[in-house]
Amino acid sequence: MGDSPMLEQSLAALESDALARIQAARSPEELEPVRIEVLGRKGNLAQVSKEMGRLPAEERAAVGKLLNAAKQALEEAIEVRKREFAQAALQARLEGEWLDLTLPPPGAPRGHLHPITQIQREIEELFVSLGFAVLDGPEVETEHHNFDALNIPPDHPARDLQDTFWLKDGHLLRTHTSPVQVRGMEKLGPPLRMIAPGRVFRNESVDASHEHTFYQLEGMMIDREVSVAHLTYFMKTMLTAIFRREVTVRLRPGYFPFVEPGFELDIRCLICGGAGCPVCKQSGWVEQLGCGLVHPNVLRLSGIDPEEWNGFAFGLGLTRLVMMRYAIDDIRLLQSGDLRFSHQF
Ligand code: FA5
Repeated sequence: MGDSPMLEQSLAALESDALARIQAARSPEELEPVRIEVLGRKGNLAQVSKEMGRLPAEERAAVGKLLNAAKQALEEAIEVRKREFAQAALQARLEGEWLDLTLPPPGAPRGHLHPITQIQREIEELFVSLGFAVLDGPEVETEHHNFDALNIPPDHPARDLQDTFWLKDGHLLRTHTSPVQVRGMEKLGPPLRMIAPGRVFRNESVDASHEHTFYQLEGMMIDREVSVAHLTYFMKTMLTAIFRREVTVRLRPGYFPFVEPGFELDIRCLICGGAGCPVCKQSGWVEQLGCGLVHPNVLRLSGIDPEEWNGFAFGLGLTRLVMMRYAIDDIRLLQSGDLRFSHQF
């Protein structure tokens, strides 16, 4: 008997060892050296084939058959392993690219309300809860509504070209929200509780505290026997809500042709509590708004009998209020359109 049984045995061992190593390879890079070592031109099988040449011819055929079978089995195992690697790579790629088409789209980033709109809506909500209507009026006004009906005399400096934007047809850009008082009285009559927020225009040189275009909020209450005590109550309630804490108010005499008596209303400085600081210019008080009891002429001019009715009115600068609430030191920032600014609110 020749070498053939030994050769057959080592062939079988070689095959099962190679199969185990093919299975154990975890990547194409680990698999390739195994393939070369087993199936390569100078590999294990080539070695066996060489040794087979020394066998007697009658044994050679049987071993040759086994050798071919082993070669085929191993080649196949390598192919299978390669396909497994390719499949796994594809799977990993698909998982990385996975997209759930049923999810809602991410959408555009959401904006938010401008701080002036925010404060305006807060005040509106408060006054609506106190029984006031929110009225709107035109920005292009008549001289009658903006001045005459408000008891502003024809020679008043506010009517100057330097202060008012006049249109060629005799209309003007309203210089305050007070004309909406007039429209409210004309349209609704007494008793009346209304506020009117809106944009106003003045022919002013712009600086850190003055804009040519800014926002005001007007308020008016007409009833029987309205007093300064009513006015003070509503102003205190409003300012406490705006500044979100108890405020102390005081009235100083102030002149507006459409009110009598007229007042400037101050609040005790919220920064220093009244001790004196740069914000209140060491006075302990900060000016907030103009107000007063509606002048009898104004009532009369809108067809309301001042013997029967009276009322209070106030007007405040919404833009300035925003500046105070957020300690903004330049009014020009508010309408700059600069998103770095407005994103902060
Ligand atoms: C008036 O406009 C009156 N109509 C207010 C009023 C109504 C008084 C009802 C009495 C009764 P005045 O001109 O003071 O008043 O303006 C009111 C507020 O607007 C000021 O307190 C200030 O906060 C704001 N304001 C005035 N001018 C400017 C400006 N150029 N830029 C920004 N805010 C301004």
